[in-house]
Amino acid sequence: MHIDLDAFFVSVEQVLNPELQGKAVVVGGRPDRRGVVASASYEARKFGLYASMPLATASRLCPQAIFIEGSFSKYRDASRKFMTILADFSPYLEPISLDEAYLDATGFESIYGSIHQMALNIKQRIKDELGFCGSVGIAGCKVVAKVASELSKPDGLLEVAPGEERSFLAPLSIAKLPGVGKKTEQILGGLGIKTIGELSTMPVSTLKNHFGVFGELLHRHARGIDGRDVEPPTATKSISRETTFGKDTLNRSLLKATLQYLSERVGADLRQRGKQAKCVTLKLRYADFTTITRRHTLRQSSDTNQTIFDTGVKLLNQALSQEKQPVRLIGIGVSSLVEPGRQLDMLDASGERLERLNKAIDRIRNKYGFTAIQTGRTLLLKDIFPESDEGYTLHTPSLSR
Ligand code: TTP
Ligand code: MG
Repeated sequence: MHIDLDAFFVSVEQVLNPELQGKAVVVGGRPDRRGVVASASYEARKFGLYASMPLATASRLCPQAIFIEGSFSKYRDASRKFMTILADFSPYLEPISLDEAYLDATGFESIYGSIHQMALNIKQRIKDELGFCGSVGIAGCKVVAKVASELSKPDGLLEVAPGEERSFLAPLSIAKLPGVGKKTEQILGGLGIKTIGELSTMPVSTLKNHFGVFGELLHRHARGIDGRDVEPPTATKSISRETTFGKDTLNRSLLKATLQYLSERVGADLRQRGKQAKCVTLKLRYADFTTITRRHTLRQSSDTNQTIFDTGVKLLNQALSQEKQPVRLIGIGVSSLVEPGRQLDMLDASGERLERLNKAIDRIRNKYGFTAIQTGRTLLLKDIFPESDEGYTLHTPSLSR
């Protein structure tokens, strides 16, 4: 099953303020501000509004729409309730985003009569406890279930019978296939491919030529084949990020800027998981491929970007004073993860300020993307890796379980 809430941010606002129900509502901000639509009610979508459309355009297309700033904490709370409902139905639950999850329902017919009935029960509980609708797709694999839930919206339920996966997908536009963005759509369009059915008959070698490994994935998914399991999150033991430079470097500013960026990524992951770390580890690979790690145990567990970065810089300075070779790769990681407890340092005002600062940065980034707000130091990276969407070509995420 793939379950996705309908017009999630808007629905939460409509439950809190019933006057908004049945109206064209947009969450994202006021139309006189720069910014984009985050979520549009289905009434607003009739006017052509969709997520990521500039607010000014949205207000031109639908002047009567009600524009709301929105607040992330409300959506996070609703998301928690949503996931708790789903977890009551099956422990094989994989949350994908705030309002979206896969649930492996294999074998649950015996409990609910049918998977269809199980989905109806889930939808009913979402309605009773959250006050709005979710849509459900049921299929033998993830990609088909996701396309089905999307197609069934709003308040939908769509089941694709075993063996029907490929014929179900065939007439749909390639844009409906998860992972196919504007760019892929354009390239496929250039090859004369408009539907998923047409894509499924392309030779895999052609797709590989154009898209590499992603081409093979497209080929399988277009045929309704997807071997991915539903993977419930497991306890994370460590979190790290690293990057290889295009050219080996000894430039301290570049090394520090990169370390800052990677530390912010690691910190965000750590806070997202609600954990603090006791250990910070720096990894360096030199031009001759010698790889070293240097570890520091913190006096007090922490989850702030600043602690991770400051510790990383100390370790970096020590390492650079011992080894004069240019650096090929730099990485930073945290381990010995603990639940945040009430700690003495927390009574210290500067510690508390840092915590608030990190939370505020997370809120902005969760809403507008990671590069919406940057530390001065990492601005340097923009000039060095200008072409990538995230601002930089960096980060290979790695979570050790
Ligand atoms: P979606 O599930 O993609 O969108 P939705 O729930 O608003 O509408 P529907 O599923 O019925 O098509 O995303 C869930 C929430 O994530 C959405 O309510 C707001 C947020 N979001 C953004 O902030 N920016 C975006 O570009 C998108 C797509 C979503
Ligand atoms: Mg949704």
